Amino acid sequence: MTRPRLTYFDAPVSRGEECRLALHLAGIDFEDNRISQAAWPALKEQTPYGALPVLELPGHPPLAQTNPILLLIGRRHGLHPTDDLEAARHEAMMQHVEELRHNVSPTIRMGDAEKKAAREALVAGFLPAWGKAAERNLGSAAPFFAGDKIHVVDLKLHMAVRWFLGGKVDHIPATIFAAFPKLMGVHDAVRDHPGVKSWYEK
Ligand SMILES: N[C@@H](CCC(=O)N[C@@H](CS)C(=O)NCC(=O)O)C(=O)O
Repeated sequence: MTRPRLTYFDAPVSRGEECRLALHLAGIDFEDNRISQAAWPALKEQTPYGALPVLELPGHPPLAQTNPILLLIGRRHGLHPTDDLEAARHEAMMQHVEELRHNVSPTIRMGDAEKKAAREALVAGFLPAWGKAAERNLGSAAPFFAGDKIHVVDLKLHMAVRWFLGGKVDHIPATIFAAFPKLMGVHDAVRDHPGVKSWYEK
C-alpha cells in the first residue's frame, strides 16, 4: 500500500462518505476502497472494531471510529480548529451527529411494523429535539459551523441532514429538519462548496 486507503460500503452515505469528503477536501490522494454487503461478513472480524469506515495509512495499523478518523484528517489538513476549546465545541457537535445515528440506525434492521412504530416515535420526539439542539449550538456563525471556513464538523452536519432530505427513509419526512434554518444552511453550504462539488464531479 503506497497511499491512504479508506474502506467503506459502496454507497455515498453516512460515516464513510463524510470521511471520503474530508480526505478529498484535504487534497489527499487516497484509495476509495468500496466493499459490497456480500463481502462484509468475511472482512468484519479483520477490522479493529468490527465496523466501517477504516482508514489505513501506509506504515501504520488500521484506524477505526469515524470521529477519530475525521479529527486526524482535520487536524493535519486545516479542517479542525487548532484552539483546543474551539476544537472541543466542534467535537461536541460531531458527537451529536453520532447520537443521531445511534438512535435512527437500529430501525434499519427492523421489520416493517416495528420500523414504522419506531420511526414515528422518532419523528414525534427524538428527531425534532435533536434538530433543536443542533440549531441552538450553531450560534450566529454562517454559513458553516464556525463561519466562512469549512471544517470536518460541517461534513457530519451535512450528511445528517442529507440522510433524510432525499425522502427515502420510510416514515421520516424529508422535511424533518426544515424548521431549523441554520442547520439547513450548513447542509446547503457544504453541498455548494467547490471542493465538495468537485468530489461529485469526479
Ligand atoms: N462507532 C463507529 C460505528 C461504525 C458503524 O456502525 N458503521 C456501520 C456503517 S455506518 C457498520 O460498519 N455497519 C456494519 C456492521 O456493524 O456490521 C464509528 O463511529 O465509526
